[in-house]
Amino acid sequence: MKKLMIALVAMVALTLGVKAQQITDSLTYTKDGMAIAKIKTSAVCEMCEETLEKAMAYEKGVKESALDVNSKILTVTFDPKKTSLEKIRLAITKTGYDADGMPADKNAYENLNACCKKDFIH
Ligand SMILES: [Cu+2]
Repeated sequence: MKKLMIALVAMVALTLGVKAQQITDSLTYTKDGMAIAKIKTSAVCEMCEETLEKAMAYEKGVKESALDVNSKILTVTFDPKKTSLEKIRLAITKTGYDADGMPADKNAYENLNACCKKDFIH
């Protein structure tokens, strides 16, 4: 009986652990079924904001996006039936910026304006 309890507690702990991990990747949803993702980027200035928001405007399934330059968080509202968080992150890396854990595409990064590179000393 005691063993069963231990197994049960371990299982609950495991489930909670998995849940906690998912939160970092979590999306919120609007009433009409749109998903909202908050993606950490390597953007540094208003020009990055324009570049990223423009790239998102052309991205399939994306309804709107807004970058907060201070926190570098890009908030993207998208249709989960047409695209996914992974695809959006990929599009961000192809624009030249890091997206959460994904590193920026090298060539795209090289093509960024000098002031938009994360290594640039401001
Ligand atoms: Cu910039």
